[in-house]
Amino acid sequence: MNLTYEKVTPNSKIKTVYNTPVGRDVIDKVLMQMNVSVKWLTNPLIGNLKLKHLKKWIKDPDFLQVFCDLINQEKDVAVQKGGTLTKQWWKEIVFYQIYPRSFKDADGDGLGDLKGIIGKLDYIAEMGFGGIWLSPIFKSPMQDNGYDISDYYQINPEMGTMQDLRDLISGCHARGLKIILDLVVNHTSAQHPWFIEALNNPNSDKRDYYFFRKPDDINNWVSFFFEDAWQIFEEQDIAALHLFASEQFDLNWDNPAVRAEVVKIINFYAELGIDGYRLDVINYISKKPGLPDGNKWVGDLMEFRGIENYYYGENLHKYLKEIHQKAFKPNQLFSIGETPGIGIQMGKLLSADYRQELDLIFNFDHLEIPGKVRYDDYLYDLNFYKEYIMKWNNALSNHDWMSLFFENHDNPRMISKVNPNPRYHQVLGKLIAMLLLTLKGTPFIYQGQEAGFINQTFSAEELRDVESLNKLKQSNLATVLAGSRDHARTVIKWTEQGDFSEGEPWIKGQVDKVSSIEQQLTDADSILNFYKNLIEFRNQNVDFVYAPIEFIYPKRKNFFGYIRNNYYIEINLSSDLFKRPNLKRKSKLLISNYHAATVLKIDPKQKMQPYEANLYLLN
Ligand code: ISL
Repeated sequence: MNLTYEKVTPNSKIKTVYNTPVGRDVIDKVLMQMNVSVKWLTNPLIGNLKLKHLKKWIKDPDFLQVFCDLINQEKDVAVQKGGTLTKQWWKEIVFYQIYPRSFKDADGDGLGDLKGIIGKLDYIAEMGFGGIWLSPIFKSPMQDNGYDISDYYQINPEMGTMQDLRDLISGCHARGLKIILDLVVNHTSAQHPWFIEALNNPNSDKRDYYFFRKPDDINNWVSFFFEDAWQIFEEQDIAALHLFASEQFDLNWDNPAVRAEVVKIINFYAELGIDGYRLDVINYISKKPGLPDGNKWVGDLMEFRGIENYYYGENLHKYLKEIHQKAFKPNQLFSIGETPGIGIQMGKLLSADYRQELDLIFNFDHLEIPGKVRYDDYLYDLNFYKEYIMKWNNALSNHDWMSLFFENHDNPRMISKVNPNPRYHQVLGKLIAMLLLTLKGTPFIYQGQEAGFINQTFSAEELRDVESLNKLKQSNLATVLAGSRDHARTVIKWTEQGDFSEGEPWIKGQVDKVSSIEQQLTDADSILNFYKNLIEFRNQNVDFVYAPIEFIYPKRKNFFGYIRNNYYIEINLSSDLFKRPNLKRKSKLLISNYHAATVLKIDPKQKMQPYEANLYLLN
């Protein structure tokens, strides 16, 4: 099913390189980061240039070789068109992501827990969600809120017990909800017994579970949390690699014993009855042998030095296939990989159905507009999301499927990113719902998003996230607040009094002016009920889920229109009035963020209001 292609060298033409999967994704990413249009490449003058001619602009002597090696390492090309679309439960449901620490506290210690979640399962099911993804709940010193695991087989005491997890799983299944857990196996906490043993006993077999080097033999990589990627242990005269927090050490997947441990973990919770996993930073598991220095030019451009040596490593496919065969497939588990930096073509190679690696990926290219990073303070232009969606839909075959999301526990709230003006809060919150629930793919809604939660303000003392606190050491509070992950981690405002916990919450709650979930449940016009209606619409129209998508007036700026089966969606992506394109087909308005559904027809001559979003039935 796969094609292979010619090896690229510095003598290859740019257009040839652009036709390889990794070449295409890397060039797209670099151009996006530099805020240069891809159209630049369709200019024959540029396309016919040889790679080596880039030396004029990219003055780094090693870059070309690094680039060619990365491209040549991928031997396969993904199927581009056609194929048979298979139906799967995970394509049909709407997922709800829960960040347990901030969701609901049942025992009054100010920290969310499993019993708290169990108490809210009725709410989740009544909203129409079909499954939940839980961020980590395992034993952890919580330096990175559970993404630093110290025992994979124990529930973090602050979250509850193994029996609570069993009750949660059966509580989900009793309501027809699927449940997936977070599998964090790129790294463990420094407090994991494997690491403690590895650090203190050079002869232990655990030594090869991690990456250790002599302190004078470390490379130049930096961590994602703005530190050096190596922690030096003076007493033991050794350094250990951590791509994330200083106490989160990377596991060495080249060691078969590590992969066997991972299979054991996956199987353990499969036996408990879970339906799948979200796999944390799973594309980072295969590091380049010898851990060479990161290229400086790539490092400066991407902000993280070293990344080309592990974000799409040479054994990535092999390791994913192995855990698929040994654990995911036999247990019929769903898998969605968190894959930062992965573009469309690489994403297809990781998740196409015939590849037997992952079922889906989270791609992040749409979260920031070209040239911006998360800590930049700017307004997100929804036209960029439209371009992104069109590009993905054009590139996907029937073997591929995409995830749809704007929010998770690592990103600020989307309403605040697009337009924080309170005037647009309601309509924008609903527009976001319209996009995620009517485009083609599986929607993931993050807790609080269904109620239109927005960014909070934090003083330096109020910040909790390790990444934000590290960032604060090198920049000012305003910069940190532009991108802080804490915006997503504010505790859920269940009632107007809060009602997250009887104790003092570990972090601030949602801003006063956004109404609580309880309040919104009683208001037919709330963002929350808009989500509920749209989810119900989606749940009752499974053929809508699988229907092809046809874009209408794709070149019209500020307008996003598409037809799926006999439904038409029209959206004004801006806060300006917009001259409504006339579809010239009879239609009936079903769901709108401006008009009551009793207004069955909208005058085609009427201008679209700021952020207006409508769903029509075509006859
Ligand atoms: O937030 C990010 C992009 O929006 C990244 O910097 C993020 O750290 C990266 O996507 C990895 O995230 C995952 O692994 C981290 C953990 O801190 C995050 O919460 C998790 O989602 C390390 O386990």
